[in-house]
Amino acid sequence: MTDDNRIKTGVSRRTLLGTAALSGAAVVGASHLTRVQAADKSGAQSTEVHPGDLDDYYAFNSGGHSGEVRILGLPSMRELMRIPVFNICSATGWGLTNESRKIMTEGLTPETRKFALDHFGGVLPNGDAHHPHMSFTDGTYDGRYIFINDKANTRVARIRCDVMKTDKIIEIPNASAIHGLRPQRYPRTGYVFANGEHIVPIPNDGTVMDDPQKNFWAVFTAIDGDTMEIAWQVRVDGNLDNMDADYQGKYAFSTCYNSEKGLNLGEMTANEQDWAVVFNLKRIEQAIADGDYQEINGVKVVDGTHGSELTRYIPVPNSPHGCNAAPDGIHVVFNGKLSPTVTVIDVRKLDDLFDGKIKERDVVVAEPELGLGPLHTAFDGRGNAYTTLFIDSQIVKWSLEKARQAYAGQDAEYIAQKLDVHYQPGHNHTTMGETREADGKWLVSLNKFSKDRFLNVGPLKPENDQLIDISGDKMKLVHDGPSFAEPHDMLLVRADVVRPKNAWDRDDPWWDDVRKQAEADGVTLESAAEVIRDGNKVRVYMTSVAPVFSLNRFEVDEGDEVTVVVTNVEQIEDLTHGFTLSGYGLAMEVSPQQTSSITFTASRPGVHWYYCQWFCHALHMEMSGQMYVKPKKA
Ligand code: CUK
Ligand code: CUA
Repeated sequence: MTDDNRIKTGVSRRTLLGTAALSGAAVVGASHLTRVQAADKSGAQSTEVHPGDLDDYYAFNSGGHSGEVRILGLPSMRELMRIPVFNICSATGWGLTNESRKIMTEGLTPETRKFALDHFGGVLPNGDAHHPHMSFTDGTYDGRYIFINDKANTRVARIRCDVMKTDKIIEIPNASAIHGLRPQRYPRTGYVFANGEHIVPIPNDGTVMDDPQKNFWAVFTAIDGDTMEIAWQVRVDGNLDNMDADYQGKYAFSTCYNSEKGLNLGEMTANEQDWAVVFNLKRIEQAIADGDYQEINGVKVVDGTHGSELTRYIPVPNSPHGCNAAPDGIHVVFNGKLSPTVTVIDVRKLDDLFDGKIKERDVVVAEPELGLGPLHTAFDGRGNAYTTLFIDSQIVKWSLEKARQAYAGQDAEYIAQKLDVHYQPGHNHTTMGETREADGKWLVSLNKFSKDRFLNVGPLKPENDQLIDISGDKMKLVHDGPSFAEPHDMLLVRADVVRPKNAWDRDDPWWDDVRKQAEADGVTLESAAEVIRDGNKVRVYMTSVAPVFSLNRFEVDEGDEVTVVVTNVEQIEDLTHGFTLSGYGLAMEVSPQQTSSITFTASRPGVHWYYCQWFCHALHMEMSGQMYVKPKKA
């Protein structure tokens, strides 16, 4: 964050009851401190971040079935913020404000939009967020966006990193449950790839529902990360689990645990081998350009099933799960799950595979046996890989080069260390580890069970995110971090890459709809204190400045459709206000320089107080007003 991102001290504001001093809000200007890293007595890197010091890394943690994304600081593991995405948020009004509801509904298919309207008043109430990944430029993070999947309702969302808000959510047609997700690394994002996990009939409208072998499919989707429109889909055999993209911009990879096209556990785990699918991006783009596709539900779908020139199916033991490209740009690791092995391919061999010069298994260059339940692998940029062993409750550190040597028949000990974690790890992630700038400092193990590690909080226990120092020869466990349901994956980004603003820009497109309406109403949002009646629609415009709304009172008639628009004109950092209307189930966040709006029917006659719910001033309790709803005449 630089000083030019910071807003200037609002001199005029300070005259009002000495606002800045009373509210306790810091006036902008202090330069950021850099944490001096010290090693502790054991030689491990220090996790201590002193009061007022800043962390070295942002951690973007998936919230799993809480539907959100959380921001932590590393190495302190302090939770800094939550970003509502697929969930509804009482604090910020995500899912309640007009701005968020538009984002949550406009990208749905017409069928889902109708379903959500009929059953939930418009907004789907839940999500299952697994895989947060940042946009890339030239193989490393560029700080623009974070993308995340929703397994529950088959969606993909984009988060703007300048304001840390979700700005797009789209539903993926022809798929069931988006699971694996990765942005294109090179030359840039570009595509965001998304795996459909469950096999379903395409289209899935009830016309065909039998014979899965013949009629059920999974699709691999490429989304344009700039427009969040779907570029194309590839229909494949089997299902799709996790995925990754290469460092060359040529190939993408997905694991498949259900090559059997089974519908129950026994069927799905019948085969000793499943596969990893390799997608040839140039050939797929060519097929689309040649018109060699079917349009289904408005999306261009190409055929990537066995025998297609667009894909290759590499046999991998057994029900593989994680799929991880190494920062060397050469190796991709498929994690065996039911096999104690991981399968490593060399991407330099893929051109020959697609040209028919070699066979599928010829691209495999290592298959080290690591332990029980390998799920995901992370990298340190020094040639080492770190694989989670779910059943063994361990992280195993191993050497890619030595695993290759062992596979070639040489005598090579590829396992460097096994470290116990607590307990049952799913994903792990290293600092900058999925970029060509992998720095090998820290690893976080996202453990599914915490059992006895924390005070008992009842039958539902927290997960345990453990911080591990990987900077030396030996991994060292240095911190336990309890977390609520359920981190699947974590993104560890060097702090200087992420540059959020301290206030919204007044010309932000976020409130474009409101801006247009205000112009038509002849209202200036930044100085508004107006009630505009338009038939039975009433628009209430006000500003917020600690500790007052510009409208202390407004009147409407019972049955009116009321839109409240609040513009926070504070110039001071961290002076967020809110608007909560008692008895109407409504609340919204209004951050510095932001405009937020909310619409409801004034169905309850009487006097209803509204108040600012974000503690903002010594007179925060007094920051309130009244809506008078005059009863309908009988
Ligand atoms: S999945 Cu959760 S532990 Cu959804 Cu990435 Cu492997
Ligand atoms: Cu404004 Cu509390």
